[in-house]
Amino acid sequence: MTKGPFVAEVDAILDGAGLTNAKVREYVRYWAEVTGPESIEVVSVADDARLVQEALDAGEILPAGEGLYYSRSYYKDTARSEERTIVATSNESDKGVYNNWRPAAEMKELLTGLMRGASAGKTMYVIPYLMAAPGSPLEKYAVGVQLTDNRSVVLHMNRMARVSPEHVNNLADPDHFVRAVHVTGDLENLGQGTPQDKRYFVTVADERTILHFGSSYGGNALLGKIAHGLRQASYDGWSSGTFLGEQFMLLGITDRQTGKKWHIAGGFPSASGKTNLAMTLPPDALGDRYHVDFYGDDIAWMWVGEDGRLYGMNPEFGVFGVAKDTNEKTNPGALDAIKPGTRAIFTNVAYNEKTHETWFEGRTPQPPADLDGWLDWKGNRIADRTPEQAGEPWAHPNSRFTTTLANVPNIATDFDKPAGVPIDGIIFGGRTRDREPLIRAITDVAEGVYDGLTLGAEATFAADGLDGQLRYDLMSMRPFMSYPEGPYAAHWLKIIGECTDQPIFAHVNWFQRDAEDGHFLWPGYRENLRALLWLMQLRDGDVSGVASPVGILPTKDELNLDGLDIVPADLDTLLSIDVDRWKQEIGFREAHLAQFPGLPEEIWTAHRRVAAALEEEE
Ligand code: GTP
Ligand code: SPV
Ligand code: MN
Repeated sequence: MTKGPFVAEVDAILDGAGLTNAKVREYVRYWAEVTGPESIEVVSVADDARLVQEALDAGEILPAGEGLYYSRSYYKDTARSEERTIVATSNESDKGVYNNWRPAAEMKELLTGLMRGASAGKTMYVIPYLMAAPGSPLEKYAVGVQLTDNRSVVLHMNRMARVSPEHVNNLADPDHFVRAVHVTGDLENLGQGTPQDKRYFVTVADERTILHFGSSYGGNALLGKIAHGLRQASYDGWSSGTFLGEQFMLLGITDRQTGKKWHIAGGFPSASGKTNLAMTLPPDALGDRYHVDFYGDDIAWMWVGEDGRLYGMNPEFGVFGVAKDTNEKTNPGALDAIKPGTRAIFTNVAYNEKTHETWFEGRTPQPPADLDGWLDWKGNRIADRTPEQAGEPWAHPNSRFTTTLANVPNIATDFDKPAGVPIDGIIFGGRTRDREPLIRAITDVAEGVYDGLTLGAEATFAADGLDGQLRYDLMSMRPFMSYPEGPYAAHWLKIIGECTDQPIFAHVNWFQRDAEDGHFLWPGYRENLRALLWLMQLRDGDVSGVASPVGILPTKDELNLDGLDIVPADLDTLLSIDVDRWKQEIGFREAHLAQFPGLPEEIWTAHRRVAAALEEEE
């Protein structure tokens, strides 16, 4: 192979950056030869201000107020792409229902071909990162080095992960780091969404190598987050038999009156409220007594501590949050985290090229009245819209903000503690317009895991005549599964089973609607804390609830309703079970679970127990 002029200089560049790990150097050299960039640069978070200035000068980002930035992605590159996402290994038994398994050798050859020469004329940034607090018991699974040919991706990684060469230099095993290669590709000629689609987002899980080609947005491009933090981590957790890596938020609740502190982790499918919940302010009436601490909003790694409790931590260092509907009422904490001076980056929201303001749907009830200077997320002038275009959103529905954890006002003071925090409760929640009550608690581990495996979010199945059926999203991990569902369930049972002091499980639903006029029965957002408080009191034995076939429900007087304005009939519905709808659901669940070979017998037993209890109900 002919070596580009840069290759001779690679060693000097790595020396200059203090990157001493010989295995990392070998990896950088190898991929530099494949992708053929013009130059190479090693990144540390200390370089962020300079890189921001370079990106501003190059027009890759735009100023969006003091210490705030704006970026746009290519208009066909705005979200994760499940059908182009693949988990590859050398062992066909790793093939599951949702992981899109392919043979590792085939994928490596394909991706190497796509990436060959594809960074010509660009800089290849080397981003050494850590997806854990230094000193964490899971630190060895958290080390990675991303290569990217996109400066905006570097700026995002600087906010979302701990970035510095020091994280990869003195590894106990210098070869044990995730190799995460990102090549943007020619975004305008990738055939996104057509049969000729050239994008591939591959995690070669048994080689701890990530190869993403054809995007510069979100989890497709920031490889520490979804590809490493979820797909690779859940595979590592399973293959080592030691931890769980899940799409979970993680929060703490402190009762100032009693001094008690609880921690709750929970899985909600994408765009179902994890960020909102973890940033929750208590309702005004409870604000003097309770405080919510933010630990994480998208990923939790969980393991069994020496004291027999389940511990959890957020491997990320920032928030990549949904912009839509973020406002003073729904999430004041998020607004604080993206205020002037936070160095936050907005992507695909609307932008005013004269005033440098940003706007997105739900930020204010109405869009800005004066259209002067406003551009939609594609960069088109709002004032030039035709009458037919008038109703189109200004921002993309998946537009996001990126900000570091330190900017979140309720960030826990101990969020960086290497030991993590003990988890008292695990909750699952989807968007469910009927059937699911506000909260139902589950004390049996197999039944709790079963509940996670049958988590669903509303989909458009109604159109296909399957009214009431959900798009099942087991543990909210469907798009991130890296190994088969049967072993996944068994691994969950093993990890929680090893705890001598087990967390309580619960299913929550903030999205139940009135059958007639469709209004949300529960006010949601800050009020959600009331359900979590009840769950923690149940765990502590301070309330007992009422048994139902699908778990323990709060009674009206157990739920703290101080200062809450709610229609009594709505509350009745929120705290009751629609047995007929549940019986119908059992049939759907059976078909869902039957897809997964090797599902542990305990899960089927839990399913049959719930089904039998429903049959006995009047
Ligand atoms: P990802 O980052 O995609 O994984 O999503 P997420 O789970 O963090 O979702 P997020 O918190 O950003 O919530 C997305 C949407 O849910 C927003 O439109 C919120 O306004 C809405 N939402 C969150 N909590 C509630 C609630 O309690 N009630 C209602 N009705 N809507 C809510
Ligand atoms: C999600 O889609 O669930 C996200 C955003 O959290 S991304 O990182 O792009 O996957
Ligand atoms: Mn997510």
